[in-house]
Amino acid sequence: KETWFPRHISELNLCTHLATKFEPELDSDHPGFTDMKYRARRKQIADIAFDYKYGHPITRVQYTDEEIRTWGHVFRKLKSLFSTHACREHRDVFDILEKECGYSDNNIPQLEDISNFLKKRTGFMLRPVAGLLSARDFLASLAFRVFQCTQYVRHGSKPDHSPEPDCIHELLGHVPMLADQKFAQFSQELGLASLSASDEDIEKFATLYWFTVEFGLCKQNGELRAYGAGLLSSYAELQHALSDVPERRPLEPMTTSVQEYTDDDLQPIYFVTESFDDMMEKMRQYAATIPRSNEIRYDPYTNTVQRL
Ligand code: H2B
Ligand code: FE
Repeated sequence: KETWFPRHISELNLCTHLATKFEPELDSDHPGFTDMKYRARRKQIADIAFDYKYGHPITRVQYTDEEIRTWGHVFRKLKSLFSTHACREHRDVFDILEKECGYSDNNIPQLEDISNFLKKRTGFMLRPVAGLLSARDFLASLAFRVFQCTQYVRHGSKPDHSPEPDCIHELLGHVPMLADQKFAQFSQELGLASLSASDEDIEKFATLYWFTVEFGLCKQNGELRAYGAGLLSSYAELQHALSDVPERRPLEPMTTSVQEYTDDDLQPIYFVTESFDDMMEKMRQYAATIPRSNEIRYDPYTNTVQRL
């Protein structure tokens, strides 16, 4: 029997299974674990995600001065690296986000506004999510050009590192890339390939997601550049990834998809793609090797996944 998967974009209302990892309530290593005020704030913002239904506007958050300070600290540091470390697509969109979408060191952009910006750019939209999602649900949403996006800010005592995704990571790392047409297409195809996949294949797609969308490097004009959101939102890791410390290998989905990785330290290995076209081509070839009962395609007029 085939595993259930969403057929219409509204069914992503059912794809909200959180992974119980790195939560401030449950993990004693989390910097917010003993901070009751932080935990209450997290709950307040999580409720926006729990109440959210497809088609609703995303409720705005009035960020506190402390949250804005944390954002500003990360924003200024990273911005100083982008011209030498970020890929062209990220730099181009980041300029637009600063000019038109309120990206600045004293303002945390609202998810609703950024979702509307992405809709115009690539058709991607955001939906709020309360924390780390299961890989299956997270990847399924990409099939519909929906990015499940956290809205809370990391704990102020550890501005330079967050063990879980937060809106600083999403807004500085993911959003600029999702506004790029080729990258958006790549993300959606990865999502479509994951629908109805076995648990083992979901694990492999999640690993590919990790080494591309989160920690990917590419070559541009003979130089190495970062396009992965985990790099573009971490000052230390962005420098590390382009230094001569880590190992770098060519992206090769068959082997990259089974590469072990760590999610609590700098990566020892990164994968490099020649171009987004090349990455898309390789991913398509890889996805074609995963058996599936029916071919599917996405109908953008109705936002449905159809069997051929
Ligand atoms: N959940 C959330 N909220 N954000 C992510 O970036 C994320 C996720 N990444 N769940 C997923 C898992 C990724 O690591 C892969 C697909 O497992
Ligand atoms: Fe991420």
